This record gives sequence, C-alpha cells and structure tokens, in this order.
Amino acid sequence: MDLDALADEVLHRCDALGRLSEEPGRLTRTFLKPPAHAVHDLLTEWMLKAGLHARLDAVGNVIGRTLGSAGEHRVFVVGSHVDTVPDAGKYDGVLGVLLGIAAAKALHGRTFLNTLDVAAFSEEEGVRFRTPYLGSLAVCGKLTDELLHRRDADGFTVADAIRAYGLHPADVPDAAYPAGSVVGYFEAHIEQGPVLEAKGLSLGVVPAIMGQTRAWITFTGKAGHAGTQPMELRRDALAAAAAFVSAVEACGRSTPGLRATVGSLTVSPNAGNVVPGEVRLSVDVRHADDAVRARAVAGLFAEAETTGRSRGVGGSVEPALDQAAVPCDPGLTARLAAALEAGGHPPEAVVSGAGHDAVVMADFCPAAMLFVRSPGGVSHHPGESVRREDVRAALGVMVRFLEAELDRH
Ligand code: HGY
Ligand code: MN
Ligand code: MN
Repeated sequence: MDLDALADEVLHRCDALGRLSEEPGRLTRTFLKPPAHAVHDLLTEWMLKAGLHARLDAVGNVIGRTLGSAGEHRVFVVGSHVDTVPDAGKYDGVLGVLLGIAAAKALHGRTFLNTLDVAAFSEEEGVRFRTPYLGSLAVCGKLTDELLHRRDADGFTVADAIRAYGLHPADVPDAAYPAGSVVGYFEAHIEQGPVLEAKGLSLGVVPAIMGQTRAWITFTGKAGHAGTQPMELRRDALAAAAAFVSAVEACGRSTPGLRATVGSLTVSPNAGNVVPGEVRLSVDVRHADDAVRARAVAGLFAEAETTGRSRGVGGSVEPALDQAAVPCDPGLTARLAAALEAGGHPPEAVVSGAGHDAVVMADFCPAAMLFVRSPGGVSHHPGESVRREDVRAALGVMVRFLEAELDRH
C-alpha cells in the first residue's frame, strides 16, 4: 500500500472536515450540532473504503471495525475526537482519526488475531456542555445519568442533544465495550505545543498526560449607573474579576510547570454605561503533579472568595472537572517507542499539557499516545498546521506498531 498516497489522503480529508462548521467563517464543531451529520457521513464512507464496518453509536461516536480471529473479545482501539473548540484548527483530534482509518486501509486484507476498531469520538473538548470526553466516557460505560442531564447555554441537556440528532439516550449503555474486551488503546494527536519543533523532531511518545481542574467562578456585585454612582459606593463585579484574573496569571507564572488560564469571561449586563453587576469566568489549571495542582487550585478558590470582599463583591466557585494526571501504559508506550526507533525516529518523551480521550481510555485499558509535531506550537487556533512529512512518518510508525499489536496475545 502506498503510504505516501495515504498520507496525502489524510491531509485532503482534514481539509474536507475542516470545512464542516456550525459557524460561518470559522471552524467550530461542538457536540452533535448539525455539521456532525455530514462528518458522520464522510467518516462512514471513508471507513467503508478502508474495509472497515462502520457504525454510529448512541452518543454519535463513529466506530469502524475490522474483525480479527479473536472476534469481539479482543479489540484494539485506535481513536481520537472530531469535535472542536470555537475558531479551531483542522487537525486537533481529526488527524488521529484519519490516520487510524489510513492505517486500517494499509493493513486491509491481512488477518490478525485482534479486532481493530477505529473510533471517531463525538465530544472531547467539553465546549457545549462544559464536560469533556462524553464520547470516550460512553465507550467505557461511564457516561452517567448525571452527565446526560448536564445543560448547555440554551438549556438543552446532553440527552436532548442525542434525541435531536436522531439517536436514543436509552441506547447509551449499548455504546460501552464489555469490560476486559479492549486489549489496548492508541491515539495519534498533534502535540499542540512547541517541544518537538524545538528539538527538530517529527514525532514523540507521551509518557503521561497532565491533570487538570476546570471550574466556573461567579463574581456578584451590584449594577449601577456609570455616571452617577461614586467610586466608593460601587460593588463592581468586573473590577473584582479583573483582580482575580491577574491572580490566576501570577499563580501560573510563579509555580514551576503550572498552566493556569481564564479562557472565558462573561459580563452582565455588559453595557458601557453600567457598572458591572455580575461576571462569570472559567478557570483551567493543569500540572503533571496532582499535589501541586491541588495546592494551586485551593489557593485560587480561596482568592476568588476574598478578592471581591474589599469591593463588596461575592465570589462563588462551581467545580466542573477534576482530572488526575494519567500515566500512559509503560509497556505499550515502550513498544510504540520501539516502532519509532525502527522507523529512524528518536522516541522523544513529551508530557501532554492537553487532555485527550486517552485520559479516559487509560482507566479502561492500556493506552499509548503518539505526538505529531505542531509547527509554531500553534493549536486551538485556525493557524494550527502539520507538516506532510510528519503525517507520513506517523503513518509509517502506526502501521508498524499496529501490525505487532494486532497479533499480540
Ligand atoms: O483542553 C484540552 O486539554 C484538550 O484540547 N481537550
Ligand atoms: Mn483540543
Ligand atoms: Mn484534541
């Protein structure tokens, strides 16, 4: 099979999916919004052409399968996600899914012991429902009723979104793999950071994925007239929030290895001549060491409560995610590293600051990740890119790695 042609096909398909957006003029694709139908149709078509039997599960995951002699009792899953952040690049998640389909195509016609599944997860970013990993949680049997009742900004629940797409929430349990049936999980993903480019490398292996805390903080003051209200009588929620945002940045800059971000901030009533009465903002805190992250989060949550006090502004915290750091499986990662070396690539270890579906899968089966260089370290931005030679290199490593894993007892 011509891997050069397959690598080009992967890139053309990234372009094709990159044109499917729920917003005009920029790429945004959130959980089961209308573009998902076209995405699912293309993925199904491409999976069938790769010799995979494709199915859509109850949470909108598209899973292509080629049976091994061990049938459904021993499944090796290659996956990533097809949802995006707002104004995204076209490789985050999608590249790993399309490389999986291309690798399956390269191996098509050969008989292996283990069954190969290529999984396109419907929701990893957590944008629409502020809850990441809905797709991979479902295949691990962890999409709970509580998660199904999470609401988006329009008041729709996850279950509503599933029904609106034409699927059935009652079928969610059927999306789960039987316990013990998945022998391994592999995810290829853009690095989304500067490390591989700084080292002049195409590829890297991921020994661990940083832990992350996500929360929402509301500062409640009192709206007032911007012209008549004296400064000393104000309860300005935005002034308090601004002080907190600076504290988050200072915490990130002063704690080695910590990443602390306020990415979303909403002002109410959001008018130029009104003293802001309420501000709601997001906090995202990450570190490879859970104890360091916990200390930083505790300090920031306390800061949120005290920052506004001098202004008569209350601060309340709504935790959304507390995800421990996840080590990838040492054995599977060592075999992936061997596949890199066999292909002439040094197995550079790069800890992931970004979360991935591998975080969820690693609790269900051995998991390993391959990173592909991100030019400029750019991601979660329309300037996200990949180099063709790196995509070709990743495909060659994946075919070599999967050949061994699919016949591994
Ligand atoms: O935000 C993240 O960690 C990833 O891009 N989902
Ligand atoms: Mn992402
Ligand atoms: Mn991603």
